[in-house]
Amino acid sequence: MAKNDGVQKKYILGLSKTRESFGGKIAALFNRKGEITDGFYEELEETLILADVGARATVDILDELQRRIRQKRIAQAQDARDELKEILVDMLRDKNGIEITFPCLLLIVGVNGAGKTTAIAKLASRYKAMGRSVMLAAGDTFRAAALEQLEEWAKRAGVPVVRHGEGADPAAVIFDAAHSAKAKNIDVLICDTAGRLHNKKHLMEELKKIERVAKREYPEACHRTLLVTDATTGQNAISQSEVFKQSVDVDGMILTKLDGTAKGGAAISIMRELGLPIVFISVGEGIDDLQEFDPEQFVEAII
Ligand SMILES: Nc1nc2c(ncn2[C@@H]2O[C@H](COP(=O)(O)OP(=O)(O)O)[C@@H](O)[C@H]2O)c(=O)[nH]1
Ligand SMILES: [Mg+2]
Repeated sequence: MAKNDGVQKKYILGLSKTRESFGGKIAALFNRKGEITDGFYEELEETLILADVGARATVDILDELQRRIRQKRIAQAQDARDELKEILVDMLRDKNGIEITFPCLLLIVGVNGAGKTTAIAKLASRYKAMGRSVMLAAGDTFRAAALEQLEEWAKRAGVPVVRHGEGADPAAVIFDAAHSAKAKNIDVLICDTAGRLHNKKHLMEELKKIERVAKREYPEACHRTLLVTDATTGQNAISQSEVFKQSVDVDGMILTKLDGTAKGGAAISIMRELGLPIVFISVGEGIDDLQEFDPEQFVEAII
């Protein structure tokens, strides 16, 4: 089934917590012999809710499954399992995929601790491995540690980084980085940003300014803004992400820390509530733990 065994292995390994919990329950439920009863649907509902699929998505999944079971005259639970998989894939595919052309400027936003800087390092290494030239911009100028962290990753990935000092105007960093990337014919410029939600108004203005400067100074580039969302924080991730959606034009999401949760179903609720496609998922702290999001491989790995 897997399109790429290495990638599928990463998915399976990274999503093992969800697979053990959610996948285990699904397996037990669908392996049951006999007619499909009301109890079956009730247990399925509970399993979906517990995996953080979300109340609304759960209702839709159950409705669609019941419809298919009736229509195809499926009598045994085990024959309905592939239908469930298809429904989940369809749901995740919905708005999946954004196009990234080169040169591009990726603006990475999201709340502190969500995994922005690590995701940037992983993206840098990924694009480098694809033969693309990469540059990083240290737009989180709030703490010296943030700058150092990005520089450390840049060194490891072997890519240049544009930085100013601690406390510098992040928009000025992006300005310089955009000009440098242009002059050096860089394929992918990835911009880090700060995500201090406790100063929401300031943060929103800062992000708006960065976005404005990036587009103005580098109109030739393909501009994409990716929101980094921590899958382990459930509903919180959704409300925090709304703040970013209100500040900048977000094109898609990088869903992180899926390895750290048994509630990988959050991918469905987060995507649905925010109305944004998942472009990449992160399933660990290693440099190669960022994967392009593939709904089929995802569902295959969690069930
Ligand atoms: N387990 C796990 N940890 C992650 C993942 N992504 C990021 N982290 C960790 O989350 C913490 C915060 O990440 P960081 O990139 O600094 O977040 P930022 O504040 O948004 O830049 C770090 O300890 C990372 O190693 C992931 O996919 N899985
Ligand atoms: Mg950071």
